[in-house]
Amino acid sequence: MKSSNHDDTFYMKYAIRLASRNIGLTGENPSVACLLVCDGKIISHGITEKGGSPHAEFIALSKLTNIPPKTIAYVTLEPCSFVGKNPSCASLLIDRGISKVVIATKDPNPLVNGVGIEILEKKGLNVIVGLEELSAKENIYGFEQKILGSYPEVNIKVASYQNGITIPDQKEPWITNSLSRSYGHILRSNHDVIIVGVNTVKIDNPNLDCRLPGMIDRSPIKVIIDTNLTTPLNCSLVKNANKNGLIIFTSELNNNNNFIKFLDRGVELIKVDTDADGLLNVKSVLDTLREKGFNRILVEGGSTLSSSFLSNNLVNFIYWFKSDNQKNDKKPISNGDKTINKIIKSSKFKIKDSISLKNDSLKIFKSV
Ligand code: AOF
Ligand code: ZN
Repeated sequence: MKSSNHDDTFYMKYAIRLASRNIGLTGENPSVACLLVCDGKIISHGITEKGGSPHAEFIALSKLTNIPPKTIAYVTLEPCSFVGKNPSCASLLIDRGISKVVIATKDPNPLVNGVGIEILEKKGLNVIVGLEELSAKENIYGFEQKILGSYPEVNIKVASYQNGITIPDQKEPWITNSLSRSYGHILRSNHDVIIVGVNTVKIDNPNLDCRLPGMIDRSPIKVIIDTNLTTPLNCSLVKNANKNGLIIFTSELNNNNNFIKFLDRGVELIKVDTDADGLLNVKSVLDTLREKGFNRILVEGGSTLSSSFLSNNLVNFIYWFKSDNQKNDKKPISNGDKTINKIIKSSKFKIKDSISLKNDSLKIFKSV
């Protein structure tokens, strides 16, 4: 890496924080940020927009009629080198007279991967690559896995009592406190898709939106895993399917009388195979979601479904919200909860972060 200075690091860290804002919003595209800096002043910025267009560099450059000489561009991802749905950002930076480009990480997309850097260097720009690379890569984790042919990023949210039980006591609607639940809504906002099992739909009738003030449009696409297609037609998710989008994965399409009724209500039904235990094959589910371009998937229960993703080694991060409440300790722990507790504590995961949320705690585990 060519030498960078203290200011470069400062601006890049800021750009990475900006890029993290639009994670979960940019469709097939990664969320990228671009800062334009001249004489120690940020003169413009851009973040990849909703649905992935326009790109960050385009937005930052378009805000300025004149770009002063010596303007530096800080980008969290290598500028793209080809014309796709969007113009080539490498060419845009050159055309607008940018003299120095600081890049956090190369684009893992084989269509770009180093070509953007080459184009800039060939035109004589001063290019620095690899500044704050590890944090920048966290922002594009799911995109990178998907584009390199693996599954999208799969993260699990678990909310439990101290003893690891994830089913709320009948007298209480919630296990965790309101702060934990708000954090849970942030997770919804920064994922493309949220998945639940059909039993969760039957018991909770959730709507799975991001209900933080002003953030309803950050809600993810909803998915139900429903082996036998028994999702109630009058549940919230089906009722709002036309408006919010709903995909049901099932093995049961042939002899089901409700088939047409689901389609009439705007539900997308997708048939997948089952595994040896008769449960839907979650790898096939992820294959389909990857083909649809999704980068980040949040699994929000129940425990049988979460343990299915965990047992198949498909999970990247676990967000484990734990209340300080000891309730429910006389109830036997379900098999799903047993598996979740066992795998989280196994050598397959290591703790990445621990956050205190009043009397609850959040532990974030990363697969190793
Ligand atoms: C950038 N800046 O803000 C983003 C980039 O079909 P297109 O034209 O939208 O190109 C998609 C590719 O662009 C995507 O796969 C990824 O490699 C890159 N994303 N590049 O220069 C951006 N989001
Ligand atoms: Zn671009």
